[in-house]
Amino acid sequence: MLKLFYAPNACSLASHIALEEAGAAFEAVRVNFAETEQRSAAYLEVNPKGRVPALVTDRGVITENPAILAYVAQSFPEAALAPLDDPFAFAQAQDFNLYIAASLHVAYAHLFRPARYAQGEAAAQAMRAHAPQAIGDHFELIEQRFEDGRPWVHGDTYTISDPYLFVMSRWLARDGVGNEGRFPKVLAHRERMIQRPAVRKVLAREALPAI
Ligand SMILES: N[C@@H](CCC(=O)N[C@@H](CS)C(=O)NCC(=O)O)C(=O)O
Repeated sequence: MLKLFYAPNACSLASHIALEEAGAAFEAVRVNFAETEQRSAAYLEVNPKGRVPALVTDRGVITENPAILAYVAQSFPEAALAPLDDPFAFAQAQDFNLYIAASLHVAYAHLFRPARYAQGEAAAQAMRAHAPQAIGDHFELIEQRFEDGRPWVHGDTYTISDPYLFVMSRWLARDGVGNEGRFPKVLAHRERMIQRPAVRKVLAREALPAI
């Protein structure tokens, strides 16, 4: 059976929701960040990067949200979580997911985990000070996608990009990020997400509030 290693409200929430939406049989295993379990010897055997998510499959471990999301969509085609028969549309989904992983998530990490990037309090303060601007610039672009009235990231159809955006838009409410009210269409997407039964189920499993 698939096994997903996650931490509550971490970026692993995207992969967690995708597995639930796919109707996959999987075990969800919590990694306790408060006890730095992500750097324990046992967890480093699963994922030497010391990060979540990690998905254990019968062929080995997959890490990185965009890779896990694509794997889930391809492994459970009946759930129609990605346009699998359309190379261009699939690339667009990857485009969005990789943008989140490589740019928006990293902008958040400058705020939440500055020590990853530079040593010392002055460097940390400088990163924290600039992060809200960088996060906001990314969300400006995402907000524009929804100007045509689409309900989901790629249009009328829900895909693996939607839970990934949901994680990022939940983090808008975290301390130090700034004015989430600047992005009403992104917040409307977040509201649509919490109406979905799979999302509610995963939030309950991770013991998280709706927002
Ligand atoms: N590029 C990776 C990022 C994974 C990542 O940074 N995960 C964070 C949680 S959001 C983590 O495990 N942090 C633990 C730590 O930094 O010690 C992905 O998209 O999966």
